[in-house]
Amino acid sequence: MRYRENPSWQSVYLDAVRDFLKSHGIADPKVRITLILRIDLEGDGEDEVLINATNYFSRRDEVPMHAPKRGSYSIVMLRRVVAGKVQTQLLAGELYSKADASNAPNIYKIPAVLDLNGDGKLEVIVHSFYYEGGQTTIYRCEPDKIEAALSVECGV
Ligand SMILES: [Ca+2]
Ligand SMILES: [Ca+2]
Repeated sequence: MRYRENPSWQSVYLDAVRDFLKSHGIADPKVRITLILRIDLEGDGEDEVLINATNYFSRRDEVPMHAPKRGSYSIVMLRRVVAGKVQTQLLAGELYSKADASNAPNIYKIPAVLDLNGDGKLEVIVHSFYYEGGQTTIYRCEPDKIEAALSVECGV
């Protein structure tokens, strides 16, 4: 594994998550970052940053069965330099600018970042799960886009 975890959650990442949530209709975000990975995804010598943030206003790692509260979210973001500018993109996730009584929310996590197809570029594996099942998706991060390469669902 070539990545290293950075335990000091720097304010720049908190700000990035806050700005993202604000721009998606959450006026007063309660930012809770669960993981930051600094990693060079394509091997060009420049680190990308994966940010995982989840807050369902429940105990850590607990998925509410239904009805996410207003302002809750679970997201995986990719922060990287594109054409000399820092960009923050949503890789996977969901967020609720208002309470949603009809929805069973998912928690998103990054279990691994691996070169699965041996092309020298790393794929990001994202696991999402709700109260009775889950899904694993593999994302390829190209310079100009992010695409889901493979997705596997599983019930519990
Ligand atoms: Ca890179
Ligand atoms: Ca690869």
